[in-house]
Amino acid sequence: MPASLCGTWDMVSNVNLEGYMMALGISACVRKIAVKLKLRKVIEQQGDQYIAKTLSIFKNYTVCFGVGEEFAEFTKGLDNRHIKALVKWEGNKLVCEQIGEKKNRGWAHWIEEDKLHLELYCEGEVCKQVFKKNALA
Ligand code: VL7
Repeated sequence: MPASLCGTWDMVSNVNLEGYMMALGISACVRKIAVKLKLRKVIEQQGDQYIAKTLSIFKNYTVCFGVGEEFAEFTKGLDNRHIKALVKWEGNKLVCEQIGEKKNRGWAHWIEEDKLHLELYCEGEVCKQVFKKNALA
């Protein structure tokens, strides 16, 4: 059983969000704001059902999914695309494949040294984010 992803996590590093947003076709003015954000990730779990919230002073984004169940995702407020998504455990990584207009799109979450790691993929670009647990939030 992999370490729990649940909790409130605050961003400590963010590498190549710019490249990831470029691959998604995000406008230059939104990218300029987005790269400066300190994101918070709140992950809740009930059985195999997850809620992942990405919070910031600019925008919030929430996705709900069941592990192993394909679902329709609308990336509202991000790139505003309708995609099909499927989340699975691959070893200790919670991996999401996002099928749609953009190729090789998805993300992976895992725990390493008490930190929450996230890689966001799109068309060959990889954004790497690390979050530390906020026990007070
Ligand atoms: C979603 C940034 C960049 C558009 C607004 C700035 C960002 C934050 O997909 C994500 O997380 C997964 C895994 O935890 C669960 O949904 C990351 C945010 C990353 C996306 C695109 C810039 C617009 C505001 C909500």
